[in-house]
Amino acid sequence: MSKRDVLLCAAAFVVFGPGALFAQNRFFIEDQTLKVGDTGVKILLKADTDSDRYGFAFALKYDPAVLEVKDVLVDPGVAAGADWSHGEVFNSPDGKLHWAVVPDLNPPIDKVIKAGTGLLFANIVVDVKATVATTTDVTPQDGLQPNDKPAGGWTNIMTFKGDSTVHPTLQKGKITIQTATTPPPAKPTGVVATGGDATVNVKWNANTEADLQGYNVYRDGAKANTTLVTGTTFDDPGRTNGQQYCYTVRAVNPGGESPDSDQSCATPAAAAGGGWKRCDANADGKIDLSDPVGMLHYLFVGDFTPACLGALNCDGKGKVDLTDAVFLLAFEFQGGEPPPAPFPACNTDLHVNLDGSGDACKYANASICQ
Ligand SMILES: [Ca+2]
Ligand SMILES: [Ca+2]
Repeated sequence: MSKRDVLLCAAAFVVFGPGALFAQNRFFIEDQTLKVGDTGVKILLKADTDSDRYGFAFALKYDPAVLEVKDVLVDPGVAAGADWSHGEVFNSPDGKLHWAVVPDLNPPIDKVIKAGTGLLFANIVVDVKATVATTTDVTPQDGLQPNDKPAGGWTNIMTFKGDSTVHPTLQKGKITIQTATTPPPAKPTGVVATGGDATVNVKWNANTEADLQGYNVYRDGAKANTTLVTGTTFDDPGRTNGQQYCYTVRAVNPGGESPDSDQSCATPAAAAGGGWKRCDANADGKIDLSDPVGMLHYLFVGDFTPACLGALNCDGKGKVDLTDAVFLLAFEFQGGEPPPAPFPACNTDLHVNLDGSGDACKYANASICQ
């Protein structure tokens, strides 16, 4: 080869690279996502080889706090046949795995691993030991020198009868294993829905998961909250009084939603009457001229029936008589003393009957009690 030919050859190598001209010899682990709690899942060990091989061996390094190697299974596509036998799993406590396929030792030596790229050599069966989401590496190693068997540098493809290695041409592969999310939280407990006036309040017991993010509240099966609820109570306004609504709550963490809580239902309703105000004869929540007029009609005309007789006892003394109407007119128009309680705030002290008998006086709608 002339000097010029050497230069041309070197130029071709630069342009195309070794991978373009020859299959690389390398082991590699495919990127893979596992989940917390997974058992018996397979991590794929693959290789690119540039020629037929008679066996292989490898070492892996991994984090034993995250993964536990349970087995290694030769892929039958690359190592089928009676003369093939796989090695033992040497699974050391510090996270090193050593493993081998014993090549075809007996004549005729005709079992070979064909050259190829992305060739699946083995499935490394693992249990996930991590309990929270994490990432870890599983790295083919060629320099592990364990005290236990087998000794020597590994990640080799044995070329012939296992007595010769081609490890200088090997390239390490690397994987990041990401354990996925934790399991969803437990379903919330103690869910209680309570109806109000055109609203329902839902409350529940707090979940205890460390990675809890919040809760979703479901009204008749449809999510009622627009953003994740971080507390343990939820108000659901805009409901129709008299209609029943049923609620469930789901806890949320990175693993998703819990199952539905037990259901709790409530029917919103207008609040009951909120009391009564002294001197408000016509029970409209206001004190004005219509009230002494109503009293006079009750006393002298008989065409007015008060809902709450006690309210007409405007001066709070004795019985309902003309002095009460005079008292109220004096208060309204002459700067007289105000009525005694309940006034101006409402109360339920008054009764339907002046002698204290009957139900407590209440407005039909509490909102007028101002
Ligand atoms: Ca009134
Ligand atoms: Ca009176």
